[in-house]
Amino acid sequence: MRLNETQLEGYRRDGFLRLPGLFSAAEVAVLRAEIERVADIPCEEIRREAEDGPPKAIMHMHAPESGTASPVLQSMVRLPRTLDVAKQLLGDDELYVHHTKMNLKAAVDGSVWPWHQDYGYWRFDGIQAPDMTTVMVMIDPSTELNGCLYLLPGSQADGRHEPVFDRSTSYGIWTVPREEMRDRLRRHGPPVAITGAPGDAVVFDCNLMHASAHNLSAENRWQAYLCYNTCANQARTVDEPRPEWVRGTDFRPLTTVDDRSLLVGGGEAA
Ligand SMILES: O=C(O)CCC(=O)C(=O)O
Repeated sequence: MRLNETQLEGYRRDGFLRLPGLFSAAEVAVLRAEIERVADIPCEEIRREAEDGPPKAIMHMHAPESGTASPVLQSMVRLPRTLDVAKQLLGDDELYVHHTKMNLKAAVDGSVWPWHQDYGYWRFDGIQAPDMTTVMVMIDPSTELNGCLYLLPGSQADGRHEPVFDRSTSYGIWTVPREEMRDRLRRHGPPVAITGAPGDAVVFDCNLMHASAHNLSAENRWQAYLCYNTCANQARTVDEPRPEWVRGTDFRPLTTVDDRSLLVGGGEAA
């Protein structure tokens, strides 16, 4: 899949690009079944809202050695629709996956993601340049009530800020200092609500400010995130690195698979 000049321009200006209907209903059903299959596996790659709470994020499904390993996710990160789009946006043919996550914002329980910028803390993983992008795919309908993603258009142009660690959530997250965030909201606002239907996608720059609210609805809001980095920009050695499931170190360039792979069960060689 090739993006046209208007789409590329939009991504450069806004820091994100919507890709409606990127995945079919049949493919979303396959992804949902995979998430349901791994969600009960006891392993460290599954992060919870609280110790006994529902899963918040299922990490690393694309990696064959993971406790959450899924042939379908191995394919999803290698499709022309995901990998080739990321290659085009990053202007590089050699990409690897920094991490993948299925963010399962559970009905009523699923909690807030405060304003942050992914490269704010990915820099701490030893990644030297913001040459990274994320493809997000909706598995459920995403609404303002169920905690859709909000993006702040143009905020990527300000570059990286130095994040602060926010312990106000059950899980802890590197966020934007409050006063700085107010300033950015005034300058770049208003934020855009990324609502949509299952299969809709958005691709966004790693310096783009984003956040999402609590799920106040009766329905789950599941979304898949595929985070790509260029191999040339691979994470350097750091003291006390985060685990492999969040700071991928398989720096081999990804090769594309057939665009229909998800429907035949996936797998790297599909
Ligand atoms: O899934 C969400 O609502 C937000 C996730 C997010 O911001 C992140 O994983 O960095």
